[in-house]
Amino acid sequence: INQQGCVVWITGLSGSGKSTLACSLNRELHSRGKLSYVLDGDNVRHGLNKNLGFSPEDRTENIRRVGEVAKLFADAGLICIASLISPYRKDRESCRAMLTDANFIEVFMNMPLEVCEKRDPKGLYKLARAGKIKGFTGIDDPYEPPLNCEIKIEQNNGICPSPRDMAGQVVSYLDENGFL
Ligand code: GGZ
Repeated sequence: INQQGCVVWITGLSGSGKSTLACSLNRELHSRGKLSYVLDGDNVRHGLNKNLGFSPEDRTENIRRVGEVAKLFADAGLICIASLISPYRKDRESCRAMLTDANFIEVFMNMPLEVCEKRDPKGLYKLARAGKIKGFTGIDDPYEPPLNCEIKIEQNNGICPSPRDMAGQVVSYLDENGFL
């Protein structure tokens, strides 16, 4: 095996396309013969983190644990793709600090709340607006955008990039920085 591990950390609002990018990127890396693995918030919360909810303390612990696991994968030489809302800047910075700085690649899904809310794949924004879910990110819980992310995914003239294009952006970065 000749692969330098790293963590691709995807942050953004619910419905911003994190899981879609994670899945598309994972597939693209596999097709290039690269070992990668996805840690998705929604997934990890069913197992490793099933004792955690969405209070600020629990979110911080969720991010910390996933950061530690991601670091283990990176140490093992894999490209670990972590996709979590990870709304608080200090928590993402702690994960960055666990790794060699160059090995933490922060990807910001810079999608307007209106777009995410319109997608509302699980109807959660609707519930949050109706007050049936309290402390929903973007509605009544904060999202702190990164100040210095490595990659930003955004709309182009009001059009969202396709999953392939989003993955392509990350693959280019990984390639240019010696991870492929
Ligand atoms: C935000 C919530 C909440 C609240 C449930 N706030 O779009 P989804 O449904 O599939 O992904 C969201 C997921 C967020 O889990 P994370 O582990 O990524 O969050 S964090 O990084 O903040 O710890 C959403 C669902 O859980 N969900 N309640 N109150 N998202």
